[in-house]
Amino acid sequence: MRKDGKIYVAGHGGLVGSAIVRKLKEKGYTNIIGRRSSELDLTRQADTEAFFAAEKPDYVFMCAAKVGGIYANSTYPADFIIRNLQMESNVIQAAFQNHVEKLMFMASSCIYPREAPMPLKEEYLLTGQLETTNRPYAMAKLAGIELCEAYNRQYGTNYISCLPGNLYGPGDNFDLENGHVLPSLLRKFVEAVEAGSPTVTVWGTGTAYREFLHTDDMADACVFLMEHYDADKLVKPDPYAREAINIGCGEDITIKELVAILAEVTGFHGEIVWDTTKPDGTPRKIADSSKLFSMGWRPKIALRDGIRQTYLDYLANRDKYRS
Ligand code: GFB
Repeated sequence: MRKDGKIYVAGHGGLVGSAIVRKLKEKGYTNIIGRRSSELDLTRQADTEAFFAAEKPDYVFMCAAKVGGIYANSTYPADFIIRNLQMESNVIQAAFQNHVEKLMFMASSCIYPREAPMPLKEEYLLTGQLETTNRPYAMAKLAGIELCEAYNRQYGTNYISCLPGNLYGPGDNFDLENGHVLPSLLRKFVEAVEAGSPTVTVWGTGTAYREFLHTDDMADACVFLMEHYDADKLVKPDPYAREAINIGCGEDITIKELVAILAEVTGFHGEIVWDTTKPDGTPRKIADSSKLFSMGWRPKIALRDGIRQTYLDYLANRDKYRS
């Protein structure tokens, strides 16, 4: 990517997009643009096309998405599939019509088949049944990957996709019901300590494993891939080879282990109550990130340090996050 090329970060205000903007600025990229959802509704094709025609970005990070934790995915399945399908097809098509040089599409490790062998290799995509709690979201993200690869095959474009693990970091959604496990539980623990509550209720059995990745590491990997990884390198020998690439840290922990870290970081010494009426979701989904690691990239933020940093950020900014 040229340092002065125009870079559109779709979803620049969200957890993922804001981390990418921070990383791009840190690396000296000078021409970054974004639009709030109140200014540009990417589910509307005509508006998306008008924006691209006016701005003509050179590069696109497609981070705009309808996302949420296990409860939100199970409760709003129609919203998760339709909004993600609309946004990704509008952005990818508009990018093509306006000759965007390179695009990165953000998917997620939660779109692998539920029973796939571990660690998850990119070629396992679409080889089995999906986890039911987030199947609509997964179907939309799989369609996004396929869209990128189809454009690459038919038109020789350079659209790459990535599959990060469970992301966390500053600016997350700390909603107690709709958020992902790490931010939701972090808030539960903070509030329990402040209220002097003797218990914290955690969903499920605690036996599910998750691979947590700090958004600053994810953003570092995304910019690295935009700088060093091209779709055509892989599609030339086998036009149907998956070019989507995992972004993980290579280590996962159980929800029980996560709870122990959160209790320690927040100073909670009470009892954990496990609400086993709530789902565990996918039992495990650790990614094989060897493709990315073999290019020379490595994560830098240890989980405990990342959680401590996110905790301090939450304490400093929680009024803003709640509004
Ligand atoms: O992050 P999370 O909601 O989603 O984590 P997934 C769910 C796991 O954490 C389950 C346990 O094993 C839950 O039983 N858990 C325990 C909790 N307490 C809580 C809590 O208070 N809140 C939440 N949310 N979970 C998502 C997908 O799956 O992964 C999305 O649904 C997305 O589509 C994301 O891709 C990365 O990891 O199960």
